[in-house]
Amino acid sequence: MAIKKILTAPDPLLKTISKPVEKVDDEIRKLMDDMLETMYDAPGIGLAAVQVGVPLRVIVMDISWNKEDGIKEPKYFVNPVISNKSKDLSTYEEGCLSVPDQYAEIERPEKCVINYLDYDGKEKQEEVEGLFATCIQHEMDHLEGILFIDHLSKLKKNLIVKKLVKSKKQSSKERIVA
Ligand code: GNR
Ligand code: NI
Repeated sequence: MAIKKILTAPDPLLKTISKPVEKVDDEIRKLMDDMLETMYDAPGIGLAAVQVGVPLRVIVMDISWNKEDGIKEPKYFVNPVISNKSKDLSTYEEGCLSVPDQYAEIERPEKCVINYLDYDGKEKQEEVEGLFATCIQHEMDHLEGILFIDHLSKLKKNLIVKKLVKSKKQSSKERIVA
């Protein structure tokens, strides 16, 4: 397994629409293993392949691993499709590994159904809610080239993007000095 570099906004690759996976083979499983290790290291609760520079419809998630029991519950989603979004909405303070140190409240459907292929390429269907539903919708946005800041007003979004550009410039200067 290997930890990969996570791309950050405004990297243009984050805006690409990811392509469906043709077959869940060992190469895809290796990608999922690397993504999971990268996600735990970051640390985060979800990661889409495009965030590590691979524009394929692959997501890894583990919303449980911060809990005291320390038991990890990794989940893998290939070619996920969302349906039956509830009319009821819920609001979470979202963050994103590709939008470092920035957080904002985002409203999304409280519940939804997802169809996907699992780690073994088996078809699965699940009804999800709460943080799980929020996170999978955040990850599925990545597959369409959408970031959580795209759900904010232009003003708020521009402010965040400016901050990101500034801190990227600053850290590249620090690398030259060091
Ligand atoms: O680690 C993450 N936390 C998070 C919190 C609230 C809503 C969504 C997320 S996903 C994020 C990791 C990430 O950027 N995934 O794409
Ligand atoms: Ni994200």
